[in-house]
Amino acid sequence: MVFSPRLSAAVILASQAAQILCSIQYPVGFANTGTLDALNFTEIFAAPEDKSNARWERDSFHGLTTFARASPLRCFGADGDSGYDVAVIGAPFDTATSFRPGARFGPNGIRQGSRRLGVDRINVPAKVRVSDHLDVVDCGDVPMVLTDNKVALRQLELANAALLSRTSLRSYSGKSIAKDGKFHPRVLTLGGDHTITLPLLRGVAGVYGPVSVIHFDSHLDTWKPKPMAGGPWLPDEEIPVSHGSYFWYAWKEGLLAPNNANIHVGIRGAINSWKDYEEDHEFGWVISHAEDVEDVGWKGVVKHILETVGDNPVYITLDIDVLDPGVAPATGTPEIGGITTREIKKILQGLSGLKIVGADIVEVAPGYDTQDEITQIAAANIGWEMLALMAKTPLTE
Ligand SMILES: [Mn+2]
Repeated sequence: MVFSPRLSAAVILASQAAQILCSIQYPVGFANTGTLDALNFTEIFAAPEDKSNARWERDSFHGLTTFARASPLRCFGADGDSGYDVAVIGAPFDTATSFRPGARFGPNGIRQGSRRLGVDRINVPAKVRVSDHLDVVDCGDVPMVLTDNKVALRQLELANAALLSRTSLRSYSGKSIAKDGKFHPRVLTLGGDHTITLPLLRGVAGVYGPVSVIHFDSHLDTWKPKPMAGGPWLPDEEIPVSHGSYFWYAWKEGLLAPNNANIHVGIRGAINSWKDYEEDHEFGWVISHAEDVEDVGWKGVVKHILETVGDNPVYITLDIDVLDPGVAPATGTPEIGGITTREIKKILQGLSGLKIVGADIVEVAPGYDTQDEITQIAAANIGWEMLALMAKTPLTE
């Protein structure tokens, strides 16, 4: 470094300024008053109506980042006895993807994208404030091992089942649609690659029986395990579930509502054979293509969905690649010609009245996002719409 006279003069000036600043007595200075022990920090930092940590997360740009500023809860630990109506969990898993990985960072990416949302803020077009109807907590992420997919998916299955087995904080007049007649919490899961939907569906089917699935995606995901094997496989070796075959397992296990009461929305991915479409129908589905939004409009798409699922309990799973990569580039298998954020909001809001027993948002891979986090913001807003649907309709018969 060249130490010029001008620079050394500047350094002297700066150090003089620092000395002056140090000698200034700042107006408050609790630490110097000797009264630190006497201060009631609960009164200073917590809102009068809420002695929890609400004040710490009141503004969108600071605090512990939970989904839409839901209260953080150690659902499997110290807070295991606390009640809630919706548990948000993260499923940081991406080792069953066929193309670009990275969705293990999805849960925290979606939380980051949700910082300007709030479970206690009003969703204007949906005309609902979630917290008026539901106590939503963020349980953090389920630990999923990185070395064995089978074990990881079983971990998620157990955690989800544990949350669903609880009784929800609120109960309702009328009969619950759950098989045991009780009211259970609902789970909103932040993925993770799409494979996570299989253990999650096992959970809701256990509580409610087979469910109608509304599947937003550009891909069918009903492929038999073999075509998804990813190359030659050893003789007699089991082909594990992947993010393209989990719905085949769900159908085989009887988790899906019968009579083709399940619908894919936004489909546009290339296929290897028309047989894929025939088998998809055989496995319990009907299809709404991405271009339907152009051809029949969001109202036509909503009508198709409502006609398909009827009065069944509904599980919503949304692969972020249902959106156009122009508005949501951060995903593993992007497909052009997708749905816009405005359209997905209209479609979701059109589902008001359905009994949503659970939901997930998957395949958000923040590593491919733009610097302004557009995919994460889109995913978070979709999760917020899902909560609004849950808030509007209790799970009563
Ligand atoms: Mn997909």
